[in-house]
Amino acid sequence: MVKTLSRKLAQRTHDLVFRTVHSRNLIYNACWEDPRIDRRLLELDQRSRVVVLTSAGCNALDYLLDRSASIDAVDVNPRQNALLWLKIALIERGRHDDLFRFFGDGHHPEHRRVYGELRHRLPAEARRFWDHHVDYFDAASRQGSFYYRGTSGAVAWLLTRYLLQPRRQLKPHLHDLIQADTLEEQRAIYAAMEPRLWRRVDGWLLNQPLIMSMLGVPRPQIRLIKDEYPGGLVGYIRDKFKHVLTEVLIHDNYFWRVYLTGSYTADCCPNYLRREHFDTLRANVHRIRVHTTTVTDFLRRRPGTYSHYVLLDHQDWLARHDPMALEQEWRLILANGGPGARVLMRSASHRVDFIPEGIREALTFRPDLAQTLHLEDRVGTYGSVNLAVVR
Ligand SMILES: C[S@+](CC[C@H](N)C(=O)[O-])C[C@H]1O[C@@H](n2cnc3c(N)ncnc32)[C@H](O)[C@@H]1O
Repeated sequence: MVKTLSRKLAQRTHDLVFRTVHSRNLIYNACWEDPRIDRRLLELDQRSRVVVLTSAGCNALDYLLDRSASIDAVDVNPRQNALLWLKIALIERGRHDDLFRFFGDGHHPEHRRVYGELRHRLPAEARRFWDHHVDYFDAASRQGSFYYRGTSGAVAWLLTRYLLQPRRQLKPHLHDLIQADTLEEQRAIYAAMEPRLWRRVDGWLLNQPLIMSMLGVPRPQIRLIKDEYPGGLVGYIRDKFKHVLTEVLIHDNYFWRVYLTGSYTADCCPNYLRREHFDTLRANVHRIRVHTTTVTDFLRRRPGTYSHYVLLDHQDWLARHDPMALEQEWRLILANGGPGARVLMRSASHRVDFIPEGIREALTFRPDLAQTLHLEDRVGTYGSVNLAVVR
């Protein structure tokens, strides 16, 4: 009885911490889902009408490279949309070097001046955020990079400082690792660093609700992993970390590089930052529309026939907390989808078992396509990538 009560109290506290963190902060400073996989699964073209959760906006911009007819980026957190707006404004302004300094280097020596020049391009909601936070791009700040800002960036900053303490002697290994050209080299380096990587206190750290909330991982997702994965949360993180560092080539793995080093390079960065894509992005960026609301509310207000839905992993969040909201969202996706519409979602679980009854029958899942590509995913921290096609 006492045990059950204290578990319930711990759960409530965790949910409260998560809600508080998410209602006040920018959480994600970079999308942590691999658009190279997405684009192969989505098969976008000039007729595509995409609905995607914004997160940090990197992937909405990536999908523009297929010249999709429209991209509706939707997020309940206005700070996430403010981030996408800033990227759009920098692209519209037409200076690739400034875009790359802000979002490639993670800082700009004249961030205030550039911001002053493009501020008028932003909607009021985005201005309200950046007027107070443009110093995220100040190289002279303690963090020195935008990629150590926002709550997930703050955790990345703390964890990298912690891992790179001189007594751990990990720094030279990590340096060699991000320079490695082959999987053989990566495996040898990883084997040398593994004993120094995981200590007892690390497990304790990773189990802290505040750390997980700041990383944007809600309790339902943690529960899913704890219930399903033999080694629990810490085992899951260790195994995923090992997989991505030893089985996926690191030299273009910009997802991990940015948190280890605080910046991207010209050769190891998201597509939206590559010089060769800049003109295409600039010519097509008007096709992105940004909405601060839930997916359900967006579909109610802007009904239409959308051909692609990229739901990231947010249905893990709804599945345990709010199954009714999950069902409503699916009903609207079907009503605004039409035969052949593709729905892409990731999950912490190895299988998606949360699709409501009456909805699953309207979908054909394509594990044949998704499972092979999942193994090449450069993020490597999800249990599964899932593609469903509306019948
Ligand atoms: C679920 S995704 C997780 C992050 C993602 N895996 C990534 O790496 O980019 C997070 C984004 O979805 C947003 N979000 C969660 N539920 C939502 C909903 N029902 N409608 C719109 N946005 C939602 C959050 O505000 C957050 O910015």
